Amino acid sequence: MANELLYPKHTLTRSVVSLDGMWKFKWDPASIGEKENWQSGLQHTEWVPVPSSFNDLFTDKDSREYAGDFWYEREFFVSSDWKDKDLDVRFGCATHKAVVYVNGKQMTSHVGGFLPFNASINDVVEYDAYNRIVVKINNELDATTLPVGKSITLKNGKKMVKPFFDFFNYAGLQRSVSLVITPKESIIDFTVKHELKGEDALVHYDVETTGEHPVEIEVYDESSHLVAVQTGKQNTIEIKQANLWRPLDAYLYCFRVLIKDKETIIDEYEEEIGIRTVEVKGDKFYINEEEVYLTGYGKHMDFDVIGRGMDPVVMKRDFELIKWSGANSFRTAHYPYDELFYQMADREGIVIIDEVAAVGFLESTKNFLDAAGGKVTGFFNYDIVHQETKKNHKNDMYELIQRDKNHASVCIWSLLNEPDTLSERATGYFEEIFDYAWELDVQKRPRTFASIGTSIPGKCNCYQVCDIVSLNRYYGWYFLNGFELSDAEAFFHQEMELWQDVGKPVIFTEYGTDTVNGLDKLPSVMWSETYQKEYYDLYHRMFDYYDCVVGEQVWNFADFQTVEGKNRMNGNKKGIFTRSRQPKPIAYLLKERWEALAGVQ
Ligand code: GCB
Repeated sequence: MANELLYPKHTLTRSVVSLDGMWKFKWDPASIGEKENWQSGLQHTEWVPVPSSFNDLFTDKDSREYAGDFWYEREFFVSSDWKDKDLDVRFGCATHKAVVYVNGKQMTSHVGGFLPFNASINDVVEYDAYNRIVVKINNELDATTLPVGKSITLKNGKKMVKPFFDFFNYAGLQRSVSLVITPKESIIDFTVKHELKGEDALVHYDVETTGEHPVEIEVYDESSHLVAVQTGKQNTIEIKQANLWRPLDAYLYCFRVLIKDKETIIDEYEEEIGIRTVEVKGDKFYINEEEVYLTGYGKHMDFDVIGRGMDPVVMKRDFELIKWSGANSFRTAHYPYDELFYQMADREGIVIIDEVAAVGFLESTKNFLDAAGGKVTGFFNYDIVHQETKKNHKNDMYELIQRDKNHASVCIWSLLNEPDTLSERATGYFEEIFDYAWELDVQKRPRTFASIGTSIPGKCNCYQVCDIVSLNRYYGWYFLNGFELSDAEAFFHQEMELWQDVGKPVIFTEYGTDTVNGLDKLPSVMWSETYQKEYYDLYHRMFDYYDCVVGEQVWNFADFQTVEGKNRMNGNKKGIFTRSRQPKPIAYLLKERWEALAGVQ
């Protein structure tokens, strides 16, 4: 079953055993682990929770800032009831590179820190016994990793990571790990594509299995009534008077996929599917042939102590705040999130701009400042970027689209964040990446990249490949700020006139001011809540003025952790909510605006 990316589910034919909990943990700063046979078992270990980032668990700085190899281990019981089954250990993610050993033997390795992968363990497993899983992970960054950064060695011999991005390089087993037990003949992939036909819908599907027995699909509505049945590995299901999935008005059908041998069920898998189409026409964005205006946030998976570890409690609170504020969307800046986010967004009718971890392609440890200063880095002038980096980038895109393709909530792919678009060699790279996304996605969702302030028509060599133009803009914050805010507005207009002529839809994927919660100043100064309001008022005037603007996503949903530095006061403070998820005053203004835009009385 290697490479199967279906979300692990317990069904009639499948079982899932959680391997979350406390794991043994050990640092390996000199990378001696393999030589000393750590793959067969770790000695003198810590005990850490999975899922979580390791960084904020400890009280010393060496642990938080650790860069290099580190190891996890736990045991799990395998029953002989599963002898005729396929057994896989599935990792929600391992940040950033991992090698997996079971009972001392290498089972798989994976590069890329935010997407799931499986280790097939059939060949080494011992039944009715405890088995040992050991994972070696590395969190270093270079020009070929996604995200991009570099690793340096300090004079005291300790390694340190320098991210070329503005979020803390949290690492570890940050998402759930599970033992997945499936039948030998099983469903390994399921893909849907929707077409609207008046009041009815056609769902074209494709099921991949490991055997030859026939496939059947049953579709149930939200009241559990069977509304359609179809057979065949590839076919079309007609759903009469379909309830469509709409932003803030979700409807999900349950698709039950079966492999059958006459009346015997060989394998069963279920997925909740929202029926909707997505399209760009001219400078507008449509869902189900209705024009849509996106409101919401650029987000992070980030919380106190757990770092980037998946926590359903924090996720739930985030969705409640998103709904409270009247927003209908968010971007998974700057990496794919845990799969539960997408399942939740499907249920809540929240549109997702799903982003690949292609961030840091500006080769700078402070790209947020360089963006304003117009720094041209020539990241795409390095040959290695067109080889190794591109290979990793395409691999991440493959895994992302494979994982998220059926989610109704996923309406746009974001293929990079703030890359250098000024060097000529960027164009070919972008074309290849954008073509690849088109090829991978049967639903042909619009593609975009979140562009930095210097990427404007006339200078940017890459926006042409986008279906939607996404702008990260900081007029009034990183430059022309404070008392110069009126000049910011004038320059902003100049740029927007150019985009208006391009004829593509424009979404603002970032804009915001660092704001200290509770700092109210009259008249305003930067970092105060008063200044934040003046800044947002300016941006709202802009959005309302230009017809091509089809969405606004503030930066950021909540304050979040970054590397320490003179430009960051215990992290990035551009949150509309604090890191502990309480509203700053600006949240009420956005709520009023977004509810009005959504037509809420
Ligand atoms: C950006 C980046 C984002 C930063 C943000 C900022 O342009 O895309 O990762 O956090 O600016 O606040 O500087």
